[in-house]
This record gives sequence, C-alpha cells and structure tokens, in this order.
Amino acid sequence: MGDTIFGKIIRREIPADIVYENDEVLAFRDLNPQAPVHVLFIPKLALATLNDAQESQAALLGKLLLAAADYAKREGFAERGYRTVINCNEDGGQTVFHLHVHLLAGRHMQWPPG
Ligand code: DGP
Repeated sequence: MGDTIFGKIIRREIPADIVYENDEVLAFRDLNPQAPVHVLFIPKLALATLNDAQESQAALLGKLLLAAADYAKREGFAERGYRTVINCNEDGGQTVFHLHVHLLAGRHMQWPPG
C-alpha cells in the first residue's frame, strides 16, 4: 500500500497527540473530533483497509480493540460507555487508507448512525 498521513505520524514526521503506544499499536487524538473523546488506534503495520487483513493478523486486530478498551478503562469512561468504529472504503466513509479503529466517548451516541 502507499504511504499515508498515519505512516508519517508513526515515523514522527508530522506531530500528533499520541496517547498510547506499544510495539504494534499507536493511538492518537483525531484531528477532527466527533465526540469529546475521539482517539484513533492504528497498527504500526500498514494495512490499507479491513479487507486487507489476513488470518495471520487476527491477533493484531484483537490488540487494537483491547488497546481501545484498556484506554477506556484507564481514562474512566469504560463503564459509562463508548463506541468503536472501523470505516471501510467509500460506503464506509473511510478517508485515510491505513486501517484504524475510532474510539468515541464522552457523549451519548445515536443508533443507527447516519
Ligand atoms: P476515516 O474517515 O475512518 O478514514 O477516519 C480518518 C480520521 O483521521 C478522520 O476522523 C480525521 C483523522 N485525521 C486525518 N488526518 C489526520 C491527521 O493528520 N492527524 C490526526 N490526528 N488525525 C487525522
């Protein structure tokens, strides 16, 4: 896949408000927040979309979700609740083609989404 703005954030070529990092996962605040808390969890491995994930990357996908849940617990809003979202391709509303999990919290979320 081609490089994206998230690749530049991983390599520290552009700034981001990083809130969590381990060997495989990076998390930083979304530039255009849709809720009082809006953090993106990305694999350091560059996968363009969820469609590109392989069976061998199942654990990595799980780690993104677990990192989001850990963050919610640590920040104290896990019990109140939050939403995780993965947008995929055009109909899903994906604009950055480096797989990411949105973590949204701090307000009541409507369902179904628009
Ligand atoms: P999506 O539409 O699911 O591909 O979400 C991409 C998100 O990435 C969108 O909510 C805005 C955010 N975003 C785009 N460029 C940047 C950036 O340079 N820095 C940060 N922190 N977020 C960005």
